Amino acid sequence: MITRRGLILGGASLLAGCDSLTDSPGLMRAEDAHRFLQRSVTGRAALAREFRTDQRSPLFRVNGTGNPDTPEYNALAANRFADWRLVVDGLVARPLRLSLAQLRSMPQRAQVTRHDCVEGWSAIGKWQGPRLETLLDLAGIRDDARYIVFHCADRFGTTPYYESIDLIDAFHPQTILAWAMNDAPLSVGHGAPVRLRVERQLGYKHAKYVMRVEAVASLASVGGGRGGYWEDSNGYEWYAGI
Ligand SMILES: Nc1nc2c(c(=O)[nH]1)N[C@H]1C(S)=C(S)[C@@H](COP(=O)(O)O)O[C@H]1N2
Ligand SMILES: [Mo]
Repeated sequence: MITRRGLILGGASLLAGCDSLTDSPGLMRAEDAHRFLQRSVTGRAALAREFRTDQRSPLFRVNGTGNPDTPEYNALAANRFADWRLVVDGLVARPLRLSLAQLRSMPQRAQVTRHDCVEGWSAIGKWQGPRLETLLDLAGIRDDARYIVFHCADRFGTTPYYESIDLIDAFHPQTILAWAMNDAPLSVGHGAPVRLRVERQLGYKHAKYVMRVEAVASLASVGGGRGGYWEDSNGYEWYAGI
C-alpha cells in the first residue's frame, strides 16, 4: 500500500510548486482547484486514509445536535424526507432543487473513514453519497465563487448551524453528501437526510442536516463572518485540516 508519508517523501521536489497554492486556499477558482487536485498526489489533494469495512467502530457516537426538532424538520422526517429538497444556489449558473431520490441516482462514492472530533474521540464508519463535485458541475459553479457554504436545519438557540469549505475541499474526491452510513439510510442522529463528509477536515466541518449548499465569493456576510457556527461562537479554526 502506498502511504501518504511515502508519497510526501518520494515527491518532495515535485511538491515545491504546489506549496504556495495551499497557503491561500480560499483564493482558487473552480477551474484552478480542479487542475490542482488532478496534478497533486500530496498535500491538500491527498486522500484521507480509508479502512476495511470490518474495521468500522461498533459504536459511532452522535455528537452536537442529535435531532433538529423544529416543526419544519419534524414534518420532513415524518414523511421520510420525501418532500425534502436540497437547494444548490448562490454563484451558480443553474440553481438546483434535488430530491433524495435524485441524489441516490447520481454516481455514488462509498468510503470507510475515521471521523476525528476536537473533543477527543474518533470513530470509523462507512459513508455513501454523490460527490459534491457532481452537484457543483450540474449547477455550473461560476468563476467568482471561492467557498461553499452548508446551511443546516438545526439551531443552537436561534442561531442556525452552518459550515463552509474552500474549493479544494469542495472538489476533493472524498468530499461527498452522504445519505447512507454503514449501508443504511442516515439516521436522524447522524444528520438525516444528508450530511457532508469532508474527510481531510475535523468533525465540526462535517455539517449534518444539510438543507442548502451555497456558492459564495466571500464568507464575510454569512453568519458571523468566520465561516461556521463554531468558528463564530467559540473561535474554532475555520481551516481544520487533518
Ligand atoms: N448540523 C450540525 N452538524 C454538525 C454538528 C451539529 O451540531 N450540527 N456537530 C458537528 C460535530 S462537532 C461533530 S464531531 C459531528 C458529529 O457527527 P456525528 O453525530 O455523526 O458523530 O457533526 C458535526 N456536524
Ligand atoms: Mo466534533
